[in-house]
Amino acid sequence: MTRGKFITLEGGEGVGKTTNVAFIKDYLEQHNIAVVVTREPGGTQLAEKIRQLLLDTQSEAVSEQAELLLMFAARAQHIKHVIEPALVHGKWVLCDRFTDATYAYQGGGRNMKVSSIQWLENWVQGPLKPDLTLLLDAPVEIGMARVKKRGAVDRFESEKINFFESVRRAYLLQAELYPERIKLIKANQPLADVQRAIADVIRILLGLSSGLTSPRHGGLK
Ligand code: Z5A
Repeated sequence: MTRGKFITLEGGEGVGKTTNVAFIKDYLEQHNIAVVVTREPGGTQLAEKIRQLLLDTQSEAVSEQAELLLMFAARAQHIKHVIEPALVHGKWVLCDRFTDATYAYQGGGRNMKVSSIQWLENWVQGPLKPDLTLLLDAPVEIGMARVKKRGAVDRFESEKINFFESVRRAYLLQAELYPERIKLIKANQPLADVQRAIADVIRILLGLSSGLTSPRHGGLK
């Protein structure tokens, strides 16, 4: 059986990851592809419990090392019980955040050593990497304004603006380092335009397009 493809969505707060996961799922299903939708941190019973611990604003101060290790503990469960089995059975996996988020939040936001993240990535993931990562990028204040409309904020969302600027810079650095895998989508445009840009990229992965992107959509770098 042909192995499925692994697609991840990344970006800062409120850039539209969750909204567009639903769009991509529908798009792939219209092309008769079986899709497993999941998220990080989370995706299994245990990993969702770890997510609650990580997002909880009431808990004791979380050390940076504990935060990093919990992210990878959740990821280890997720890979073993959800991601790998789906890919092996030919399903495509669509994941809301993955290891690029660790480089962005723990590396960029918390200033943790990239070499520690790389070591954990190699140890936990082995050769597993996404086939495609869509990085939705928008100025921090735009994403935060969208999220604030939702009301209560979690432990990460309570951080200061500098933290999110560092996260954004670290994401953009990841995109520069891995241009073949990470496709940058401008997220501060109307949703219909964001989704046209995403569809352009997905079509390439499906082998349905030459890879030319309409400049009108201006989404793919
Ligand atoms: N984290 C970490 O630190 N390290 C790691 O390794 C991992 C994660 C994996 C949980 O993530 C936290 O975990 C996250 C990083 C950390 N920290 N935070 N904060 P999460 O994915 O659950 O949380 P999130 O990033 O805050 O997701 P979000 O706030 O739900 O944002 P989103 O999914 O990107 O946005 P959305 O819900 O799709 O859209 C937000 C609103 O904007 C909504 O009303 C939409 O209708 C609207 N929207 C979307 N697109 C548009 C456009 N184009 N125009 C206008 N309005 C739009």
